[in-house]
Amino acid sequence: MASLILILGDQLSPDISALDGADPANDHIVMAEVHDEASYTNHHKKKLVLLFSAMRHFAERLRADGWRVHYQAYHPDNPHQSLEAVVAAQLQATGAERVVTTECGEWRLHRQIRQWHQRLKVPVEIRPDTRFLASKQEFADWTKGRKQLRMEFFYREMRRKTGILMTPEGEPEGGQWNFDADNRKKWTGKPPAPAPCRVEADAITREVIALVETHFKDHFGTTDDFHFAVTADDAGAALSHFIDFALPCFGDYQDAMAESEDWLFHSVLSPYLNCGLLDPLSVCEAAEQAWYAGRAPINAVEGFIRQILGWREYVRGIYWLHMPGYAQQNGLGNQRPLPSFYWTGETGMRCLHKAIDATWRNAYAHHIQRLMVTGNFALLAGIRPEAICDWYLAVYADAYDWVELPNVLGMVMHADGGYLGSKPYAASGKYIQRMSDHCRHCQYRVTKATDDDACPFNALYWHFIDRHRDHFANNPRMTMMYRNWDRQAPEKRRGLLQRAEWLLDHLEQL
Ligand code: FAD
Ligand code: DLZ
Repeated sequence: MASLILILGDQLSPDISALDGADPANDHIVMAEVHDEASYTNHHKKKLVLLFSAMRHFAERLRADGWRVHYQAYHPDNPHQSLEAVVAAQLQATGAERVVTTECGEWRLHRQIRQWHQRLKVPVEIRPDTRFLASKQEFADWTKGRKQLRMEFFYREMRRKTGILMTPEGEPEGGQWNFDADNRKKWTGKPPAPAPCRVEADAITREVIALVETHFKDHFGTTDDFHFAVTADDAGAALSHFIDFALPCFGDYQDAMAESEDWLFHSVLSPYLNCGLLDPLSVCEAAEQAWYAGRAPINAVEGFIRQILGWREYVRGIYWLHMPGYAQQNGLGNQRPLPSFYWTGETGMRCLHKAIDATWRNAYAHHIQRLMVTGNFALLAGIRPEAICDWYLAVYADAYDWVELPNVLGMVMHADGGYLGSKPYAASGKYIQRMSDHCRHCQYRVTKATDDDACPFNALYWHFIDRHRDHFANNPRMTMMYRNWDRQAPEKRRGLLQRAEWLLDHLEQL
C-alpha cells in the first residue's frame, strides 16, 4: 500500500520516524509552505526565512536520496493554504492509500491531524517523535506519585539514561550533578565574546528572503543580515563553532547581559535543534567530548548539557502532560494588555529596549534577556498570559508552542500555580544592574525607587510582592522577600505602591 508521508517544517531530520520503513520506489513525501502555518502568529521574518529555506534544502536532499517529493512553495494564490488541503490533494494526485506522519509539536495542529482520518477517509498513522530523549509516556510515568516536580531530579534521570557525563560507576562526572553555583559571573568585556557562526545566504535563501519581504512585509522583525544555517551540515558547523569558541565560557557568563553583545557565549543552536537540523543527543555528546578532551571546563559543559537534557526535555514533557488546559491557566489573574513597546522597542528602559531591539534584528535573545528582562517586566506588570505568550511565540526563530508555552506561562508568568517553578522569577532593577551594564546607559536610575526617574522595575517589584501576598507569603522560598517588605517603614511602602500604581497606569509611556 503506497503511503503519503507528511514532513512538517520542524521535522527536517533524515531519521524522522515518519520515514521509518518507507520505500522511495513506492511512497511519496509531501512538504508544504502554507498560509495557515505561516500566519497563525506574527512570526518573525527571520523565522519564516529560516523555516522555508531549511524546508526547501531538506526537500532537495530527500530528492537527491531518491525520494519522490511534492513540495509546495508559498504563494498567496496557491489553491491549498492548509496542510490538510495539500495532503488531500496529494492523496488524489498520487493514489496513496494512507498518510504517515510524525507527531507534531503543537496542540493546535496535533488536534487537527488527529481528525484527518475521518476527514480524509484514509488511515492516518501518527508516529512518536523519537528525536526527544524522553517519550511523552516516560515523562508521564516519571511524574506519577510526585507531589512537586523538580527539573533537577528529572535531569538526573536523563543523565543516567543516556550515560552523558556519567562515570563507569554510575556517578556524575566531576563529583556533582550540577555546577550552577559557578555560573553567575557578570561579563565586563573580557574575555572577548566570539562572533556568532555566520552562513552566507545561497540562491535558495535569497529567493525566500525576497518572498518573505513581499508577502510577509508586515510581520515583526527584519530579514537583514540573515545568517542562520539552513542545512544540517551548516548547523553542524555552527555546533563546532560554539564548542570551539564559546563553550569554554558558557558557564561563567550564562546569566550575563551586555550592551555591546547580542549573543555572548550562548550557543544559538535552539533554532536548529527545534526544526530538526541538529539532534539533541549528538549536541550533548559533542559538548561532553569537549570536556573529556580538556577543551572546556565542567561547569560550562554540565551547564550546557543540563539545558538540553534537562530543561528542554522537561518543558516538553510538561506541555504534553497538561495540554490543552495548560494554555488557559492564569493563576495570578493578570489582565493587563501587552505594552506596544514590546513590538517596537521604543521604551526608555534600557534593558528592555536592548532585549527587544536584539529580538527584532536577530529573532534571538538569550535566556536571561527572555527570563529576567522581557519576562520579568511582564510578570511584574501583570500582563495577560495569553498576550505575552503570543509575543514570545512570534518573535523568536526557535519558538514553537511546546517549548515557548511552558517557559512563558509557567517559568516566567507563574500562571500555572507554581507547577513548573517553585518560585516566581521576579526581580527588581538591582538584579539587572548586577548582571549587566544596561543601567549605566539608562534614563532611569536603578538606585532610586520612588522618584520620577526611578527604575520602574524597583517599585513594580514591591507592588508584585504586595499584591500577591495570598499566593506567595507561605512559600518558604519567598519568606525573605515578605520579611524585607514588611520591615520597610509604612510611608516608604506607601510611596513604592503609589509609584507602582502610576507606572501601571502609564506603561505605554515608559
Ligand atoms: P543556550 O543558552 O546556548 O542553551 C543551549 C540549549 O539549551 C538551547 O539551544 C535550548 O535548546 C536549550 N534550552 C536552554 N534553556 C531552555 C529552556 N528553558 N527550555 C527549553 N530549552 C532550553 N527556547 C526555545 O527553544 N524556544 C522558545 O520558544 C523559547 N521560549 C522561551 C521563552 C522564555 C520566556 C524563556 C525564559 C525561555 C525560552 N526558551 C525557549 C528557552 C531558552 O531561552 C532558549 O532555548 C535559549 O535562549 C536559546 O538560545 P541558545 O540556543 O543560545 O541557548
Ligand atoms: C512554524 C511553521 C511555519 C512558519 N510554516 C510552516 C509551513 O509552512 N509548513 C509546515 O509544515 N510547518 C510550518 N511551520 C511549523 C508548524 O507551524 C508547526 O509549528 C510545527 O510543525 C509543529 O510541530
